[in-house]
Amino acid sequence: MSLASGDLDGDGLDELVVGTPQGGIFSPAKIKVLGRDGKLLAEAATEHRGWLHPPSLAVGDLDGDWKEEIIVGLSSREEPKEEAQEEQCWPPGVGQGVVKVYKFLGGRLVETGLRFVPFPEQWAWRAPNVAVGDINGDGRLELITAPGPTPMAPALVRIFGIETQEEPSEWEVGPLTAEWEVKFSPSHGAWVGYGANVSAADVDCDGRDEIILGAPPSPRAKGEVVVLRPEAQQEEEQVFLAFSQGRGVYVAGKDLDADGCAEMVAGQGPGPKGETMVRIFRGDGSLVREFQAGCQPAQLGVRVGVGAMGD
Ligand SMILES: [Ca+2]
Ligand SMILES: [Ca+2]
Ligand SMILES: [Ca+2]
Ligand SMILES: [Ca+2]
Repeated sequence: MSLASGDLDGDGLDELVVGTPQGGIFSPAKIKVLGRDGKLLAEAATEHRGWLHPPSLAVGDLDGDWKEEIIVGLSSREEPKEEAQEEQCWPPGVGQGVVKVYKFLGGRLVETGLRFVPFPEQWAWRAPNVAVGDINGDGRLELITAPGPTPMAPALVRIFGIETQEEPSEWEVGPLTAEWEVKFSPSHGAWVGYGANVSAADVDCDGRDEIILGAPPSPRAKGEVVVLRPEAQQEEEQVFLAFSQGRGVYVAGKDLDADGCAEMVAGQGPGPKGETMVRIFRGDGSLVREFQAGCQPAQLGVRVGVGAMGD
């Protein structure tokens, strides 16, 4: 299950967005919107199939109407172009990772026109991880994406503009504005793979969001977090170890103490011991606090999200 929260209807309180893996092998995954009392407000079936990995979610106001949209990373049924298939043996019946945007309109989840494959030339058939942030400080959100946990996918981050001038049904992805390939250091072996977890927040209080990357759920990953500063004059990349054990780090960022600077929230990825540690870091990588999420071991790790659900 994946989670995100945001004010989808503009009433000042966050709704909860849940992405569920499919109910059975042949039924597609669903996106659900829940009120803060837990009541189901809307749901939509997606084309996503891949029952071990839920669709990935991000929430942000893309068109400036004070209502937040839902950005979803899905594994589709769309096959890659033949050139890409020839080079790398593509699993049969599996489609490419796509990104879509939904609006919560009149109590329903409505697809906008925005749907694209962010990594057409990579071997990336699982749901891409998605985030939104104002990377260049122009007041508009950019879409940030990295491949999902496909074994051969690199930790490649791409930033796209989003064209929202037309009606939502005409929205489309803008140009690729920047990309980086990050090298997570392997704990053993030379290849980490499995893409990267991604978030964005302004961790150094300069009015522009940084990109926060968590190590992917690879058996070879260390528990690293990488902060990218696309607009920085110097020191573009900062790396710190969120957890001593590897197996990936889920990341989120939000200003939790209202000092104008976002903190980073790191949840431990899936591990054999079912660790459920959550750690909160300042922008310089210093630890603010840590706690165990729940009392049950969680084989699939702790996906983290932050929001304002009201009282
Ligand atoms: Ca709301
Ligand atoms: Ca909006
Ligand atoms: Ca921007
Ligand atoms: Ca910043």
